[in-house]
Amino acid sequence: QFLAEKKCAIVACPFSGGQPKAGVDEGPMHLLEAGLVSQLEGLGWKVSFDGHHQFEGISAADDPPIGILKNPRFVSRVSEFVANVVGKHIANGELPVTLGGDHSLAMGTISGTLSKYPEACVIWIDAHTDINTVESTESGNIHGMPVSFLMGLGSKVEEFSWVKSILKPENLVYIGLRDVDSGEKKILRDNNIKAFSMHEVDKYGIGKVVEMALDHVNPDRNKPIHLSFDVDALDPSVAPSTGTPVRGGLTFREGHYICEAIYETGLLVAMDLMEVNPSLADAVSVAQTVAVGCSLLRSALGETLL
Ligand code: 4U7
Ligand code: MN
Ligand code: MN
Ligand code: MN
Repeated sequence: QFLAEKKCAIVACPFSGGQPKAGVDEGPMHLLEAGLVSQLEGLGWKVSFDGHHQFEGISAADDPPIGILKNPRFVSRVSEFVANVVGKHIANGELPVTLGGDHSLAMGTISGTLSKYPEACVIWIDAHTDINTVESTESGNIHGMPVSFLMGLGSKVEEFSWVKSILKPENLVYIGLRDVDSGEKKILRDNNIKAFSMHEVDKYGIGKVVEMALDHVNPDRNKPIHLSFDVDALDPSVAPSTGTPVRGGLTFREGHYICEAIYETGLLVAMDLMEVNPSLADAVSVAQTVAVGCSLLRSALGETLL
């Protein structure tokens, strides 16, 4: 509906500045080396891949905390760059597939999507809500905060003034939650944000949950969808190589079902796959996590079981 042709663009973002663990910047390289481009081509997509973005140049070597926020300039400038790249691909008629890297990058990817489609809805698949504000964050890790910046919650930080903060609470829905900070729970309540935790997945089943999520953000099934998928939404037995694993997550099939159902809407305009960290866990677990990441992307881009 929004894409004239099956054209996608891989936006590879080797970035780890939004959190403290090294290695998440190697996620994109592993996903590509596993054959992602040819896998997507096999589904009939024209895939453009313009290389791994190099962020060292943007890196502020001298980047002291602003308040409690860690690496604020680095995170801000990389996300601003990614916002422009994603925005250009969308303007170019391509579906940007951003490979993280940590989830602070979604500040950029979603800004890019909203620059073209201000009314796009965001479906955020994660164990976490990533909606801490400058006031509520206890870690100061910005990968736990992108949603608050996108919505303009909390007090403003000059460094992030490029973020337009036009994401409306009614255009966001979460699935997979199970590790939400108490400050974040209050933010969800105060802003009336729809969220399906693992409790709801257990209670209703994933089919009903996805339907209810779409009914909330996209009742007439006519708005563009940005899918932001944090691999830690999956259970650690399915996706072990990630920085903040939480037990009790989505099964392999539940994760894939979400991607398949969103593809079926025909409304997907951008996707993120974030937080794959190939330096955490043993080689078998890394290969498993990378394979699951590729397979989620294939499902979101139309791979079917029959
Ligand atoms: B991820 C956390 F405190 N909420 O703010 C925080 F529990 O992108 C975790 O979803 C954030 O992996 C996790 O640091 C960010 C913490
Ligand atoms: Mn997470
Ligand atoms: Mn996340
Ligand atoms: Mn994580």
